[in-house]
Amino acid sequence: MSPTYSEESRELAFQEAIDSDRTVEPRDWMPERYRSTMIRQIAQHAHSEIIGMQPEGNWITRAPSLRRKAILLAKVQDEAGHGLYLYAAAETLGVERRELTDLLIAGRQKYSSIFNYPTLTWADVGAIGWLVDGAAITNQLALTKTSYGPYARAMVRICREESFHQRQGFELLAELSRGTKAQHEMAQDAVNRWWWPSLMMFGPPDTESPNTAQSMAWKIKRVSNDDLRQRFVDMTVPQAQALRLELPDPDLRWNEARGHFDFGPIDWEEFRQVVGGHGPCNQQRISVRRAADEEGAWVREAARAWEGRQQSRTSAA
Ligand code: BYC
Repeated sequence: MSPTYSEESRELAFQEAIDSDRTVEPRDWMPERYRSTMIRQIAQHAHSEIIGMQPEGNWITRAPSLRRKAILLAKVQDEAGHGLYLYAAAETLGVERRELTDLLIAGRQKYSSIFNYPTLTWADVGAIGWLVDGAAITNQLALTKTSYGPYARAMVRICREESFHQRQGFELLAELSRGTKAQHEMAQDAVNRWWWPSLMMFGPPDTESPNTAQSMAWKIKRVSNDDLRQRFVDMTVPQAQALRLELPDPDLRWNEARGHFDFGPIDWEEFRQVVGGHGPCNQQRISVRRAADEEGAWVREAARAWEGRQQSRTSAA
């Protein structure tokens, strides 16, 4: 159905507000497509934080020292917190966390491709912190300026916490890289496996990204997928040199004319497979999430019963 005259003028006024950098707040009028795009992105982001607890969480019991265990516990707990801020931001758009969790478990909403890869060794915890959190911060720093107020504000806090996460990953890998030959090899192997999937986190190339043009016009996205990917590569290459680890790309070299590092072709077929549910760990991630939801049902029920009792006490008083 084409928009009515008043809808059209409202859309124009909305776009003008966006163009003059006003943030959109929950009670403001917004086009239905803006609302659904925002819900899609925030939900995907929230699910990524919660599913992202699994690959690292698997190493909590096997951390090599008490110090490392405490750091990893705190990091995984932070991810749970990020998921909660994000589900709360989505709720301001009129969608319940329960609904979003059901869509995730039913495979009808996405989460980041990166969390469908396994964590095979302890060095993977370092590679996730350094590369995956590094990629996440690059993307999320741009999102602190996104047009939807509650999402932008959640990003500010999340970015502060993510930068600790990135540094702990760097520090962990630095220690392994400077350690024994076997430790250095383990760090290198983890970087070899996480590098390309980290570049895929930024999404398909701009020319093949169906959502970028509209999301840029609404200032949901401030920087395109390819530009963010380039920013991440430029930031990470000198860090790899400092770590004395190689990035597994023979085409990676400084391009004086562009003022950026060139890098080799990304295997987009692998990305499509992983996003389409055929990555190494997709089934495991969803079945663990489903089991956690089922096993936690009694806690939610007890909380609701307690809340109901408190309410009836208050109204009786
Ligand atoms: N994985 O038109 P496009 C973290 C989908 S977690 C899966 O470019 P858009 C952390 C995309 O959804 C960090 N799917 O889309 C946690 C779209 O599908 P639909 C998570 C992907 O939305 C624990 C289709 O492909 N960060 O920090 O304009 C431990 C076409 O793409 C991916 C966020 O979620 C992908 N990588 O741009 C450590 C950031 N890429 O829905 C760390 C927020 C694309 O049309 N999200 N797709 O069927 C965004 O910034 C944007 O949504 C994206 C994609 C840049 C990811």
